Amino acid sequence: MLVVHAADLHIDSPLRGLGRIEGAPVADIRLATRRAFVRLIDDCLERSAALLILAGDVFDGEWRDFNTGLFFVRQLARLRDVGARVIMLHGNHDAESTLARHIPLPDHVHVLSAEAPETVELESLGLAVHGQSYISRVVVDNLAEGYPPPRRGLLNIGALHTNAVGASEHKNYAPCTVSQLVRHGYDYWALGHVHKRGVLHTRPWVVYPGNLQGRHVRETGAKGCTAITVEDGRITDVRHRDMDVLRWAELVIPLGPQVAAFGAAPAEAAAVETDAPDTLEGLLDRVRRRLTQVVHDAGGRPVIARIVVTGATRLHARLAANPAPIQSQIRAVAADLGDVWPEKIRFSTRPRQRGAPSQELLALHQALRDEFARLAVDDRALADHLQALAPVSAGVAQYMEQRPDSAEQVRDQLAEIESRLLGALSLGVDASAAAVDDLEPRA
Ligand SMILES: [Mn+2]
Repeated sequence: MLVVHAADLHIDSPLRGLGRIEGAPVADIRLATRRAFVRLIDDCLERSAALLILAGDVFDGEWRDFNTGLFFVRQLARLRDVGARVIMLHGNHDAESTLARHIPLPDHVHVLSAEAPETVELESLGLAVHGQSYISRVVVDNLAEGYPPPRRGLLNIGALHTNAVGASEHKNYAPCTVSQLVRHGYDYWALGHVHKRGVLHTRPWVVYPGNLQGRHVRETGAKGCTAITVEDGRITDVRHRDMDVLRWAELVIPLGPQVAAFGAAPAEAAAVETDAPDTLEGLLDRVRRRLTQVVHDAGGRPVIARIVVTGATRLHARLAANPAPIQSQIRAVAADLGDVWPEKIRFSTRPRQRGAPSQELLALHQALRDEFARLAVDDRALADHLQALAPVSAGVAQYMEQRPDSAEQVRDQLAEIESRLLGALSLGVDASAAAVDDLEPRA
């Protein structure tokens, strides 16, 4: 017997960052969340799933029109033909939508109550499914504490929309801990809310299937559902299955000698040459190799990729002064590879010094990076710090004007500030060298 667990479908969620993608099949891409759901239902039919559990965030908040709901009902109706049941609950995004909470659903579909935790016994399948919907967008109680005890003689599954891992990129709704869930006595916890797939515990199982379809460049890699095989009342196999119709990827491509990660001692930061030459040809070659790999990994799905070029490179001056022609060349590399579309191409490079980098500069660089990393968690402190640094570089003053409104913006701005400060600090050492040294690809 097969039970399928999915969550965070976010059907008709607007996929972000598509406007910039020249020539991409945007109309197809916009339907990706729907097409992934059709694929999920196809898969349930092909494999004769007995039960589909949807652990919240089926929808993405208030609908633009009723078509979103009609689409969902029509797809669920297909499962009736094979006698499959559906048990679902409302997550925080569903609770936002009045329409989503009141849509009439077919008889074989059960929505778990929002008033109190509820148990659905499916005697013929030997299953008891426990769970509770969100009554409103914000649920800060530990819902799992109120879940009923396991039913004897049945396989017990708990469906729960929760932040069980303290994930900072997701709101801390219905918080609980893995050890609490493990102690509860169920055989499988079908979780939703965290969009990254993960098996948090085995026997008993505590599983996030992740979202069904990535929706932006922070939701990279394979996405889908989790298939649970049950034999003689016991779980014998649990595995993720890819249902996405489109992949997102972020490729960070370092050029030149690599500076060690945050917090490393300056000595460790001493340059390590990367395997590609620090030239435009080297950059394009590396982009081609990385894109080829993600296209291969995507198994025929279109890929939308963000490309971030980093490192201390001889190309810095050129990339900073006139990025457009090189962005076009990178787009041409992608176009040559087929169904892969650069969403954004960003150059976060620094100037490269001739010869060995001075220990003093590296130490200063490291100190700045550590300081910025520390301050990036506190917007107010960051602003204060930038104020103090203003005399160092006119560029910094400009950034103080722009109040960042997302973690991504803060990171982008920090990368640029860092680049400008280092540029200013290394003037006289580097600038003239960078301007003439090895900028042109060989013919
Ligand atoms: Mn969600």
